[in-house]
Amino acid sequence: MVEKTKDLRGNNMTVWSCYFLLSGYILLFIEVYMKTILNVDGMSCEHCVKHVTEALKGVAGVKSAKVSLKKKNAEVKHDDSVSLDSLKAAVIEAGYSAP
Ligand SMILES: [Cu+2]
Repeated sequence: MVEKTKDLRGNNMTVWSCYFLLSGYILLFIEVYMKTILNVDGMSCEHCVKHVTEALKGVAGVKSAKVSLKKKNAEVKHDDSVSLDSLKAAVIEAGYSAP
């Protein structure tokens, strides 16, 4: 009985340490990546969306880009080396405007 109790405590400890480890990673993730939402004008179909998404993903330091035709904007996750101007420049270079 005593040994069983000890084992159970040992397992509980393991579960908690995994939880703390996981929450540490989540905090790290939030700290490392920034999110910028920029307006994108001139898109008319899903091809445009793909084009803008690829242009944004091509910027060094960009992790992901979610472009919306309806909202006329792009949600970009990136590290802190990426500036709003460099994102806008990529959109303009792709043939669209970033007001
Ligand atoms: Cu299009």
